[in-house]
Amino acid sequence: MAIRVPSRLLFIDGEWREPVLKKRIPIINPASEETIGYIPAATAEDVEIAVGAARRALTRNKGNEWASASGAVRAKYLRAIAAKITERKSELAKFEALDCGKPLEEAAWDMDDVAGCFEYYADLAEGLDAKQKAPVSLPMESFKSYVLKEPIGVVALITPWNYPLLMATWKVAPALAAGCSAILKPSELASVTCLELAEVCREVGLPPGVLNILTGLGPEAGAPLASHPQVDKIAFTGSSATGSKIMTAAAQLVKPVSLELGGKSPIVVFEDVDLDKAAEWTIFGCFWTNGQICSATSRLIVHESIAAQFHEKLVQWSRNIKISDPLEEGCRLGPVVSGGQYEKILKFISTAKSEGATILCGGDRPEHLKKGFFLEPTIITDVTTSMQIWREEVFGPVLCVKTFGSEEEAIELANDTPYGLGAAVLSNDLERCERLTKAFQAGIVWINCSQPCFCQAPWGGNKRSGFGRELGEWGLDNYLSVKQVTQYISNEPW
Ligand code: TXE
Repeated sequence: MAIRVPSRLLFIDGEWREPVLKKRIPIINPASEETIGYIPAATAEDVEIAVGAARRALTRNKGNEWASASGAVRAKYLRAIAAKITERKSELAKFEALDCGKPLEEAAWDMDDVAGCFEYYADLAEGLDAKQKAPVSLPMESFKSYVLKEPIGVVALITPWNYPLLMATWKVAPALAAGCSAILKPSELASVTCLELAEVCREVGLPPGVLNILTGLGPEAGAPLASHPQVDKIAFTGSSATGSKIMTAAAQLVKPVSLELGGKSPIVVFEDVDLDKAAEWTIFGCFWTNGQICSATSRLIVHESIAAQFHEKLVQWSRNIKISDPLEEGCRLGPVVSGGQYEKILKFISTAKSEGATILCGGDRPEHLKKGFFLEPTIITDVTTSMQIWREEVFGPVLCVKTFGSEEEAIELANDTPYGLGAAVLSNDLERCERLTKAFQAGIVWINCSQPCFCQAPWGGNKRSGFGRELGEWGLDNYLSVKQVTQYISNEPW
């Protein structure tokens, strides 16, 4: 019998509710291709109810704990959520692995990050109280001025499937810390742990309507949410194509939006590196979470003098990656999230071949796995800058490689992309790393590493990778509105 995950309902106004049209979507385990449960499919009718609940949660009246709560009170809820997540860590990690194909060990690290992120924003929520009424110095003594930081209102949070609960947390934790109420719409491809977050919120007694969770399809649930006039802000992580639709919807109502979109991030490897360490970071930077990371450094730009040796190391590393069911011990690479994504990645590989690129290793289903959306780590050489594999985001375990001769050439290749999320440089010459850091057109730069991420540091991109920054204090500012208050304090008539 197939393993099952909990099938829950929509979470609206602090309660589980059947979707108005009673539709549901199967949950497919990408390792077995079996249906392991169902998620409810919300539509515009449910969006209407959830937005109403979120609005009520912000209305200041007697007994409404959220609208009148201080940062310190909100922090207590965030800490309680963090504690419950930690308590349920193994179970949640297992659901995540079954739902999106992430190796169990990685999923467990994600759960630590989720709890850590709620804790971090609990600290910032407490700090917010002391920062209220920050004075502004004015050139006239007859006036005084200060600033209030207020919750922006009802926020719509639309998230993807690669880090289902963690990406939701990057938005939910700061939104709640700021005092907003929220409607979270996770990806239809991986919603299980987000619905468990709803259960956690219910258990810790989060006031009704503060966090509502609507699962469902993008056009049916996400689109009506993004265009709802009672939503004050939209925060989105996903593809550039959907980001553009969301921005269009927001523009109609002149609504703020923050977008964390795709990427095609470079990793530049100079000739003075330790080849083993560099190979490890390159492999990690591209194949971690199966390459399904918006910031994956999926374009390797390596100095021509070490290219042949480096390719060999990479192939060795790739062959040592254990590809298996995500629940199996030692698994490093699970299946990609869905049949659709699998087909899309295979198409990228076949187009690269037909355009004249060479598949150095991988490119196919591993022989020992007959079922599931599994793909070998794939390295592609003989790539030109006009090829699709160099230009477009694959979102799978596929690394494409080009060589360079001079530093200028490396920079030019690194920036030769419409995206601008991450960029990495590996070299023992730190002055050179500084020069590249300044030259990279990216929101995040890694020196002698790739992908580490801390909830204290800003995260986000430039160019077609979107705008706005999540995490750190920048993440909190996303959900705060700044109110200028100026008072006439002179006894003289104006
Ligand atoms: O993304 P979508 P998909 C990239 C990656 C991947 C591609 C497609 O290249 O191959 O996107 O993945 C919701 N109005 N990334 O189709 O459509 C949707 O339901 C409102 C990069 O899964 O962007 C989901 O909740 N919402 C990425 C969310 O948007 C809509 C992570 C993301 O889905 C909507 C994932 C609409 N019209 C994929 N249509 C990253 N930056 O990390 C869809 N959605």
